[in-house]
Amino acid sequence: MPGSNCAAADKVKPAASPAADKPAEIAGNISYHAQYSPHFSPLAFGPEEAFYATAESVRDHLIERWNDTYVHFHKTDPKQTYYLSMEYLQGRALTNAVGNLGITGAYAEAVKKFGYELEALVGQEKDAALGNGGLGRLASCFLDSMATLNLPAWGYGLRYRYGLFKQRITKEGQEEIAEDWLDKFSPWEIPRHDVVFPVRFFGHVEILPDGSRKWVGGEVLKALAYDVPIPGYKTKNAISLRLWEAKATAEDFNLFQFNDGQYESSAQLHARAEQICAVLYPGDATEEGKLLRLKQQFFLCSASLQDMIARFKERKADRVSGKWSEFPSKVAVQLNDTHPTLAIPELMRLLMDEEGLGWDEAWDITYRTVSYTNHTVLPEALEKWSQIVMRKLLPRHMEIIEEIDKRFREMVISKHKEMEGKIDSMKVLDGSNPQKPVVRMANLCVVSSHTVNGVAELHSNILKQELFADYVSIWPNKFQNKTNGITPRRWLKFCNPELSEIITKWIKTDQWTSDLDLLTGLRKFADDEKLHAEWAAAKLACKKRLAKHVLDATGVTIDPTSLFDIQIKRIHEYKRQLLNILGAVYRYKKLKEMSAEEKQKVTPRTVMIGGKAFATYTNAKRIVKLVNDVGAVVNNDPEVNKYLKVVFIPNYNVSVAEVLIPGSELSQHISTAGMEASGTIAGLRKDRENGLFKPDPRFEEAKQLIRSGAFGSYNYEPLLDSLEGNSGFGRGDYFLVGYDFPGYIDAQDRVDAAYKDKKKWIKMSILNTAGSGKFSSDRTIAQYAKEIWDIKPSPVA
Ligand code: T68
Repeated sequence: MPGSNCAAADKVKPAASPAADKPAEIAGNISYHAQYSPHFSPLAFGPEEAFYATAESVRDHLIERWNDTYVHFHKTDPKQTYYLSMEYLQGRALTNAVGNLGITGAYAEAVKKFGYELEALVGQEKDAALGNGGLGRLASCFLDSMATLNLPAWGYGLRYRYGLFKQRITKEGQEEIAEDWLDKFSPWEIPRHDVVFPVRFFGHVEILPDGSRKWVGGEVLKALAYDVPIPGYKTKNAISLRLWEAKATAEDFNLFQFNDGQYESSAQLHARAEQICAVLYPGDATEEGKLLRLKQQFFLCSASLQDMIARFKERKADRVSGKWSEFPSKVAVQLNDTHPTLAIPELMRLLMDEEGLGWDEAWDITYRTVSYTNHTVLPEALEKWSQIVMRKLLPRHMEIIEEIDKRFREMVISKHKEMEGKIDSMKVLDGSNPQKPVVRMANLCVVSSHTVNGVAELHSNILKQELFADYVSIWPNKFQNKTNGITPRRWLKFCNPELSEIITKWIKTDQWTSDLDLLTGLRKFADDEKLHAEWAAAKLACKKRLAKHVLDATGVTIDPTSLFDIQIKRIHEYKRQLLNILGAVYRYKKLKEMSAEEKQKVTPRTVMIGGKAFATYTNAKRIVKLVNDVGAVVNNDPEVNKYLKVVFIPNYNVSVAEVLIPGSELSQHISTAGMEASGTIAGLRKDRENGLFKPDPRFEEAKQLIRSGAFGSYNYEPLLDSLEGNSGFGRGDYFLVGYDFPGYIDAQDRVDAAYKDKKKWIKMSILNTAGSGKFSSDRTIAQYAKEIWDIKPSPVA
């Protein structure tokens, strides 16, 4: 192999099978992949080629475990959970894979033989960004925990051709660019040409002579499976994330039309198939957009359920002819939000129309199989689908939903007479607007699931006391809480090796990586000066890494000894990046008014805000622009820029988060109360409407400075307007930025004071870490397994 590093590569003898722990043999296997799984010219072995060959070598280990796990589950036939999610925010996989497999050191050594550092190759990988934000990242953390806990559990999702868009910051603000994560290929996915299911759209319902119903006609696409092996940490188990791709068949290709020069119409179904998995979240402002989104949801549900049923049958020969009552003791389906709700009518349809079961038996099985997670009480996020669109796209499912609705109403009247007055808000179908009758997906989920859960204690209480309160009187035991968590492997051990080593050293075990409660062991050292010194050094190292990222990504130099204040999440008015940036504007103004002497006492701070705005969400995009404009002025103002920098971090994604989070000292979670997972605020809004709200002068000052043109001539009036007036959604300060502004500024003053007392600050940091054990997704998933799914660990021997 001539070209860069070719001499080194040529010296390594190719080896077809990987040996996990011997760097020389690993190098041989990498070399083998470079030559025999060729995707590139043999003339070069640059960092990119080296990344792909290394990833394919790691994949060999994954495939071994993944095959063993499949065979093991097949033989032992445990109850298995299927997590249905329209989103998975996986990020990069290489560091995580070698880390979970325990072969990081060996691979780092191996790639050195080709003249590479493993970290440099890791940077070649594109993020798999098949999700928007918290909900998608949660699904990915859950997969890691399921595998680590040896649970028989799988994820199902869609293989979007383009993930979440790439964000570029220009003078105009945010620009979206299609994220082509499959541009070359993904080394982590295995196309499964043996796993293909038909998925129908449109058509009509036929009544057969025996009275049964059948959905026929319309268009039929194929769902082809791509499996992404998910390795557990320190276990032989590797589970699967099965992503579906839509395909049309050769029969759908009209050769006659093509030969006649009608190229576009000859491949119409192929084009429509391609649309289904083209993008993660198609804009749904148009009717076409809405229809496409519904198609995506059904595509995921139908393919996944057919697959589950096929596996249920595959595992025991006698299931071919039935034993359906066993299904709920072998299969659990978790709906990640309402996006996969169509799994409910689809399971009913498959059981009744394809397997010949009656309504009651099919309903009993469906109810005992499905459970639903709610992620938000925000009214606009509670999905409602047009009954007209639903009937057109999925005529048989609309019939089934109507029947579910009818039976639910009858049940309430016959068994819960006292709730009769509440039926209108509880029922599944809402025809109150005859022009636009809708299906309420959350209601369908609650009525059809054996368990409904919220994702934080407070949030789950709101569900029980407000959003779903009426259902609680019918089903008092249906509602649960499962507090979210994150995987400590990716989010501590792998992304923050400095801190991880210190933790292991002080608590004298590295077992915290799979038992995060062990972090409480840090508590007794919270005042130890030696630990303080090490803790501070680790943080500084992470902050320097982050400062380098900021310089590379934005050209702005930031001071690693300043307080790193970070807000990273999707840009949304309810998440209130606007409160943050107005706070920074106010801070800037005060700095400008200070004497040189006064400034000496200020705690230098670097405010970093990162996140993507949905492409059609104008006010969110204005916020991105404002943060950038404020940064451009503040960072170039020699009078203040030693004390304040404001940086917009472009293209926030999982791999950027892996640099930001370890370097963060103050993490801002300032969503309007009641909209993320906290208390209620209806009373405050009433005050505004009645003109009883008096804005704090500091709030007025901050807005005035923006209006004065201090940050450029862009028209921020619509954005500032949204914070004023007295009523209306998006106006009248619906998200209560003005109400919280004074309290927010005061809290930031307390932060400045606390940061000055280094000893106290580090102690707080140690104690926070020591108390974070509960927020491991291992704990979350263990609770789902026990309290909702009733599944048990099944480790490969
Ligand atoms: C988030 N929701 C919640 N939704 O906002 C957050 N995608 O409070 C919670 O911690 C997190 O879920 C995990 O439970 C989302 O991230 C979405 O991304 C979304 C919403 C609608 C459609 C698609």
